[in-house]
Amino acid sequence: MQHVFGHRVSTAALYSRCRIYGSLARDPVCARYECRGLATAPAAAVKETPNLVQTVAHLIAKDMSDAEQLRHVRAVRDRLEHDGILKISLRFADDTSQYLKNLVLSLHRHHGHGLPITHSASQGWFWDVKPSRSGTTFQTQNHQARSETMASFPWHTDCSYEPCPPRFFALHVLHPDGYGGGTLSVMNVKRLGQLLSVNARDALSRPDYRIRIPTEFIKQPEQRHIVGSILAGLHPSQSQSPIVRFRGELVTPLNEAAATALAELKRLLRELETQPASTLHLAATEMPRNSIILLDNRRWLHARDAVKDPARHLRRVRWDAVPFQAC
Ligand SMILES: O=C(O)CCC(=O)C(=O)O
Ligand SMILES: [Fe+2]
Repeated sequence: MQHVFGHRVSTAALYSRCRIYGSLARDPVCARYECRGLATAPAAAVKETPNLVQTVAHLIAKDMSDAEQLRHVRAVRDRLEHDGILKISLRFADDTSQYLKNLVLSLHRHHGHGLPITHSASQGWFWDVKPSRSGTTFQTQNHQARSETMASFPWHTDCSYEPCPPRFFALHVLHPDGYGGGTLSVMNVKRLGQLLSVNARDALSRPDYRIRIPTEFIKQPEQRHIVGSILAGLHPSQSQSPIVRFRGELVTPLNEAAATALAELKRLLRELETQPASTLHLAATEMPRNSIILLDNRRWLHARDAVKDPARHLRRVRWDAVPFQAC
């Protein structure tokens, strides 16, 4: 089957659209990009195809200065607004994530994105997603965060337990998993929203869920959870995507309708994770060293399978924290 996909180019960047063939199972070997380097068609000439396979736009940053080039920054903003997902390949090593820092600053200066949330006084904007060795210190006081383990992460929204979860986050690959583990999967929640029954959508939109704050992120000892909804209306873009926050193990429904709706949501997640129209599996080959994935945290859920390589290392930044509600 022939799929048409868009290509764009800016002076600062080689900008292509990549198609990812999703696997039927979460098998990283079966997922691969088909990327083309150069723009060949003006955006207007690009035909939209039925959303059989989810796509990811791909931007190249040729050097550090791109993070401050207006066209480059605008291209990032546009893709985040439109698709809520973008891959950037750095054509240079950047072990201190200076490019990402400058990019987020430029999104703030030129496009009104809120600045990053600080993870802790010592960590500042960046957080190292890296298995911590026993005996080493954790990035928060005393408690090991899930991102500091080699364990798998089921589907989740980052900071789902915050009254103001960040709109965006990015992961910069410094050392991919060399042993085939640590595959990051991403799920566009648009289809999820369409498949939910009216009753479930209604229940998930009510503040009938207790969301526990993980121990390592408790800021005030007396506040160990928040109460809120899982859905918050539709995203303001044309995507018609629901705004979602979810991390299964933290959520307790507070009544029967909320429980039934949550069970339906979980069942749909299991269904959709095998469907390439909703879910992509970004194995280490798709996300090599010096690549960055940026995501709209409210329109995409993400998950990762178990890490096999103790040296796997991503750096994360989350920005533009806003109240969890439709804009
Ligand atoms: O390790 C990954 O690929 C994802 C990590 C993640 O989801 C997180 O730290 O919140
Ligand atoms: Fe996450």
